[in-house]
Amino acid sequence: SAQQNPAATGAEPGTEFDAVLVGAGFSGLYMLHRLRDALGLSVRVFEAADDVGGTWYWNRYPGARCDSESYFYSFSDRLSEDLLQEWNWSERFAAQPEILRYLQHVADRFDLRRDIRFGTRVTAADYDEATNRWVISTDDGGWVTAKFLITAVGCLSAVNTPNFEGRDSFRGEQYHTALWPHEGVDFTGKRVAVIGTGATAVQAIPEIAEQAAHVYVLQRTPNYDIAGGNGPLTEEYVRETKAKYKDIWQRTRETSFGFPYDAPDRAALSVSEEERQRIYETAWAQGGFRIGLTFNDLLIDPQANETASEFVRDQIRARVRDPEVAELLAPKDHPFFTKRPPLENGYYETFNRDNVTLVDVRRSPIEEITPTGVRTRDGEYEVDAIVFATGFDAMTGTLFKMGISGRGGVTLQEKWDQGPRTYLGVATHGFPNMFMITGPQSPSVLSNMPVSIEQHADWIADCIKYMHEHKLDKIEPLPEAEDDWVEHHNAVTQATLLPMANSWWVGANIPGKPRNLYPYVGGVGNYRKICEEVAAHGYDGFGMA
Ligand code: FAD
Ligand code: N01
Repeated sequence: SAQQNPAATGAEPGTEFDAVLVGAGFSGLYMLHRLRDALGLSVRVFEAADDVGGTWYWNRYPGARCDSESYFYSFSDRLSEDLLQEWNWSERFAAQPEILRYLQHVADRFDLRRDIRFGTRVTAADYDEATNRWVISTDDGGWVTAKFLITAVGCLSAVNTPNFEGRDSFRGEQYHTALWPHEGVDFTGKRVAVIGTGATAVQAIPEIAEQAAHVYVLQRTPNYDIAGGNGPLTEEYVRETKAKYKDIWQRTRETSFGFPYDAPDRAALSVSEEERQRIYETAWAQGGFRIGLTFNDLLIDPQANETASEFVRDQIRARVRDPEVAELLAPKDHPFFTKRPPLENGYYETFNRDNVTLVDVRRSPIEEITPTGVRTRDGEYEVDAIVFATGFDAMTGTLFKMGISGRGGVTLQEKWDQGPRTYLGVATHGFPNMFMITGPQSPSVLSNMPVSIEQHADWIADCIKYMHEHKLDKIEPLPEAEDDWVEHHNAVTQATLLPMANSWWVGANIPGKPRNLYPYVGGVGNYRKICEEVAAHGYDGFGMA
């Protein structure tokens, strides 16, 4: 109730906080706990949704689940060793309702809700140089001030719905997977068009196909979908995991992608073809992202990569009955893992069903949405419902929408009009006392995200503590340090194959978005060392006053 929750009361114009956080997903919850309970700061969190959860609040489409394994898609021992021991995940890859329940449990257990203002969107955040304070305005007409502005807004939270001509004229139902109705959708007896074949679509399509009269899958670019291998967890697995939980978390912090898997030390072409095939098959059978960690040159050497690409194509050919459909589903336009490979559980078999049709909208693009369906260059598909599984304006979309302006009224969008410029992906020159959790040019989406989220939040909390101890009020990256980080980021990117694919990782899914690699590919472990070194040298590269 409003009485128990001071954050839920009135518009409170002008109240001052030590820190304002935006977002109450994994990032906002953990950051709030660190700042309030460890440092004793006054904190206000604003969250547009009516509850905690972020990604797991919004993405309620059928089949939504994580593809980091449940037992390390959670908070680590940094939050609570007791919680780690007490919480039991039911499946290897937990479904959305279970992850949401987990985050709700965290909010209740650590009494976080009392500082979160739900149903309230931040519409502007302006830095006032005279007072060295951020002025944060919300869509209920309220405003507050804070010394620190910390964005916990998520990398995948600005929904992308392509602006197809005639979209408003459609007389059936339209859904975006990331804005799914809470009460669910019943597709029984309906003809459905699903636009998109990314990680979301690959989870949703098999479930929709079970219900619907007919599903048209409108594919522009096929993906290399990896065997998910979801299923219940054995007691033995749970016991063993919990017994060595501390070590598992420590490993996640040291590896390149935040997973506790062994890093490969061999090159793909250094072994015989038979040996390579055996290694791929073993990793494939294990399920999940292990196939990406079979050889150390898959993201660097095109020839090495081609061996993995062809392995995945063969898996597709073996499972899809119609050879023409199989070829259409097998990617040839980009190397394996240069776009985020979805995990699949029965996706390919779905195309063996009579009520599923694969439509190639690369060859014959979508021209318009009509009152009764979707028209491509070659024909019209009459449907009762359209599902947009068209993803997000990732990494920068949500930050820009928040209306952030720094020193001199320069907006973040203006400053980044050629692409992000940050120092360590956590701060940017011209925006003093602003920190971004999993900002662009940090490992973020190229990692098991809870690991990267905790690392950023811990680093930010330590930095604020340091400032307090040294009686400092202001921190901001130096322009040279920022230039060096951007240069380093670009150099690391260019050493990989990632720029070769038109993925959301490089902004290619949004017309007009500057083409850069948005996340940092230098590795979670290496990145952590760099950040620790910066802190150990009195926040080297930052100006403080
Ligand atoms: P989010 O969970 O996105 O939360 C941000 C919150 O900020 C949202 O609730 C939003 O409403 C709020 N917000 C944004 N702007 C404003 C504003 N202006 N005012 C007020 N509130 C605002 N990552 C993995 O590592 N493993 C996985 O298996 C995995 N699965 C995923 C599955 C799906 C379907 C999606 C979409 C993403 C997945 N991710 C996964 C990435 C996932 O986003 C992160 O793991 C994690 O949930 C991000 O947490 P967050 O708190 O940083 O951001
Ligand atoms: O979005 P996407 P997503 N005309 O951008 C197509 C995380 N995630 O929601 O590839 C026609 O990947 C687009 O086609 P193309 C994960 O990090 C995780 O699926 O651009 N088609 C593509 O097929 C993931 O990467 C999990 O040619 C258009 C699709 O829409 C990220 O979220 C689950 C189009 C969008 O795919 C985003 O995934 C789900 C157009 N105009 C999500 N515009 C798990 O962990 C776009 N498309 C399990």
